[in-house]
Amino acid sequence: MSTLSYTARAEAHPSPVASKLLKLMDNKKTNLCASLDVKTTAEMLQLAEELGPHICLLKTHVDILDDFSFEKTVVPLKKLAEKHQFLIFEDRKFADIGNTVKLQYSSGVYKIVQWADITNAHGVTGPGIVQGLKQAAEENNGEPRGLLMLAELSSKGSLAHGEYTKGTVDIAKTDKEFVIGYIAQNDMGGRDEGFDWLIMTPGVGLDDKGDALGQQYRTVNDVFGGGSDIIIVGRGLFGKGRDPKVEGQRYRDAGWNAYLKRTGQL
Ligand code: 5BU
Repeated sequence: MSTLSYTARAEAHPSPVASKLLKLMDNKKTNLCASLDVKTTAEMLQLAEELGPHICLLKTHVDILDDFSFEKTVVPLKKLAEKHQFLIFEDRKFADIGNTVKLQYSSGVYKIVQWADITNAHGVTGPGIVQGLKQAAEENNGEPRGLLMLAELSSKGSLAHGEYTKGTVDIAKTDKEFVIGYIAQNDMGGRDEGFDWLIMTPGVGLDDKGDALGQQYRTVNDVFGGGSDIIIVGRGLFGKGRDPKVEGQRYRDAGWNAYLKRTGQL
């Protein structure tokens, strides 16, 4: 796992998106990504406003929204991202051949490439998925985009481990600039080969152990101990009547302390 500061990593990183993210993490003192799985744009924007000061990244599943529209969802969300200085990650989990994912990323109702700084993909279909998504990113408006490969999952019984995870890492190695890291539960190495991948970890909760549908939660210290750089928290922040402002501060502090300890700054 990396023991360098986020700023030091930002300065050397080949990806402009990763570099921007790492820089703003150090500036804002947060490695918290809020995962907002809600059904209406109003709820999403409200949570984005409340959590905005505490987060470096906001993760969406736009296909959950009942009322998605570019004008009413994306435009105000981008404004909040500017106001509070966070990036946007659409957790699309692409999983098809290169030509299809290129179209899914750029077209349809959501046009993800136009507004999401970061998205992610499964390795199951092979390296063409990286090439297809990268082409869509390059043909967009010139704003930098980054891809995370899904190396490991938090859910019970996940098939993404061992040889599958290794194969996904091999796919990630095919593109040093566009692939910025992983969704994973552990460090994926690569530093000896010149990669500085960001490890973003979902399945983080300080109060619950899991849910009734296979989610498994680990603590902030656990995931940082395993090599995580960014913690992804959803219901821990706003589920079960929790106050997002209070929980945002709490997870942010926990994540930041874990980072300071790891980098020898505490
Ligand atoms: P939660 O409310 O903190 O359980 O939400 C976790 C989010 O992270 C949710 O949007 C999932 O789709 C996402 N997720 C996950 O939980 N585990 C994984 O391994 C991956 C994504 Br990949």
